[in-house]
Parts: sequence; structure tokens; C-alpha cells
Amino acid sequence: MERLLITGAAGNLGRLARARLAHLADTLRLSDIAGMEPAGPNEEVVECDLGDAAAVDALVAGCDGILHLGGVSVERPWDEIQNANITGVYNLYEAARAHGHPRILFASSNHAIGFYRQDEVITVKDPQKPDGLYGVSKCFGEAMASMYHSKFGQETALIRIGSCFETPRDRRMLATWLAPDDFVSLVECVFRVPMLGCPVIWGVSDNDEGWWDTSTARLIGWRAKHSSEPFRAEIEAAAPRPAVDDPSAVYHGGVFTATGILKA
Ligand code: NAI
Ligand code: 15L
Repeated sequence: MERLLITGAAGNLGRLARARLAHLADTLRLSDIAGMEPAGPNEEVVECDLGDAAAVDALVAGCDGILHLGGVSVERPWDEIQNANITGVYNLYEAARAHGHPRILFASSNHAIGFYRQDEVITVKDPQKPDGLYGVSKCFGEAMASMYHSKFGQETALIRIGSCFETPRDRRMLATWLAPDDFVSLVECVFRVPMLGCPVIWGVSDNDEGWWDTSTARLIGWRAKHSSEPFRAEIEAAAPRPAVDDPSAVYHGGVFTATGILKA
């Protein structure tokens, strides 16, 4: 690619992508509403609110691919989610339509299906079951991608990320963990596969415990190499097993299922 746009570049995964995925393009265009490190060689840094249509149009112009990580990434009041994850996603898809349909990786989330129970293994064909307004916004993003694919041929990888952190942080993440190395190889596969379409793929490592049928990963030739298992003993020793009816032990989305509707 000549130019890859990374939204959310000031965030947790955006900083990881900036550090480890520069080889995917001649130039990285890095964008966030928050401040970022100044541009290095082969980088462009652009502050932009995803809710600003004209700014997003200019941001997307000239890009061959978009790693869309920007937006509200946890449960928050509606106004914040609406601006970044609803209006922002609309702005992004309209800008992509105006500028030649650059391939998009949409960072969806397990919270689009968070109300499934941990004794259920689900596939990407099971209906969405969001666990909050944040989860609803990810369902919206998936629906926008599907519509733009059917209507205009826009390609998007809908990556339902589990929990991507340096190490798993609690018992639930033994099942949901996506190792940073696996995140990197997953993004590489999305932007390298010749034909993408609009598949839903779980962003999760090869953990022993898991609730998601990961077979669609083969559509992009991706295979996770890491597992949360080496962290199990330490995590189990650090905190007692939660009660059987504790949301963290009942639902895929864990404690997100127990959060109310937050107000500003
Ligand atoms: P993060 O919260 O660290 O980064 C998100 C970035 O988006 C922030 O830097 C924030 O300033 C920016 N942002 C928020 N509102 C914006 C707006 N209106 N305009 C422009 N930028 C805005 O989140 P993280 O962990 O890096 O996640 C990246 C993406 O992956 C998010 O979309 C998140 O929903 C998704 N995801 C992440 C998971 C994880 O385990 N890290 C799990 C599931 C999904
Ligand atoms: C997400 O969608 C969030 O962005 C991330 O911060 C974690 O909470 C993750 O899900 C998770 O479910 O562990």
C-alpha cells in the first residue's frame, strides 16, 4: 500500500499498530482526537474528530487502507458513543465511498455479542447480542460495513476483538485474550489477502478455553500462535474464583453486562 490510515492512533492498539505495522505501507497516516507523538519518517499525523464529516473526508483522501481503531472503546454515555462510533462510522464509510473504497479493518468487539452465556460456543452466524450502548455501536458498525459491501462492494474485515492487552488481566481474559503478536499478524493478513469481502472474524488467540468458533480466520489465512494458558496459574492465584452467578463468570461480555445506561 502507498498510504495506510490508522484511526485511534493515540490509543492502546493504535500505538501498537504504529510501532509494529509500518511495513504495510510506504506512509502511515496517524489520526486521533487526542494528541499523538510527532510524525517520524514516513508518517503523517492528523488530529481529527471522527464526528466531523469534512475532516474525515479529508483524512481518508489518498489512503489505500484504513485500520479503524478510533472511537469510544468502553461503555460511556450515549452522546460520546453517538459522536465517535455512530456518526464517526457513517462519516468514515461515506469518505471511503468518495475516495475509491480503501479496504477497512473495523475493530468490532466481543461486546457486540456480550450477552451470550459462557456455556455457549457461538459462530459468526449467531445473532448479535450486545451488552450495552458500546456493544450496540459495534453492532451498528458491523451493519454499516455489511450494507456498504452489498451496495457498493466496499471491503471490510469485521474483527470482533476479545481482550487485546500485553497479558490477560483476569480469569475471563483466559478465554478472550488476543496476544499483541497475534493482533499484528491478524492485521497483516487482512491487508494482504487478495480478496476480502466482508467477513466477521474473532480477534482471539489460540486459548485453551474459548467461546467462539474461530473457523472464519482461515478466510484470510490467519492462524493465532499464542495462548493465555502460560498465564493461568498466576491469574488463578491472584484472585479467588468468582461466584457462579457473577457476570464475569456468566457472560461472554463479563461485567459489561451489569453496567447500567451511563449518563453524562
Ligand atoms: P483506546 O480507547 O485505547 O483507543 C481508542 C482511541 O480512539 C483513543 O485514542 C481515543 O482518543 C480515540 N477516539 C475516541 N473518540 C474519538 C473521536 N470522536 N474522534 C477520533 N478519535 C477518537 O482503545 P483500544 O484498546 O486501542 O481499542 C481500539 C479499538 O479496538 C476500539 O475501537 C475498541 O472498541 C476496539 N476493541 C479493543 C479491544 C481491546 O481489547 N483493546 C477489544 C475489543 C474492541
Ligand atoms: C473491549 O471492547 C474494550 O475495548 C476493551 O477495553 C476490553 O474491555 C475488552 O473489550 C474486553 O472485553 O476485555
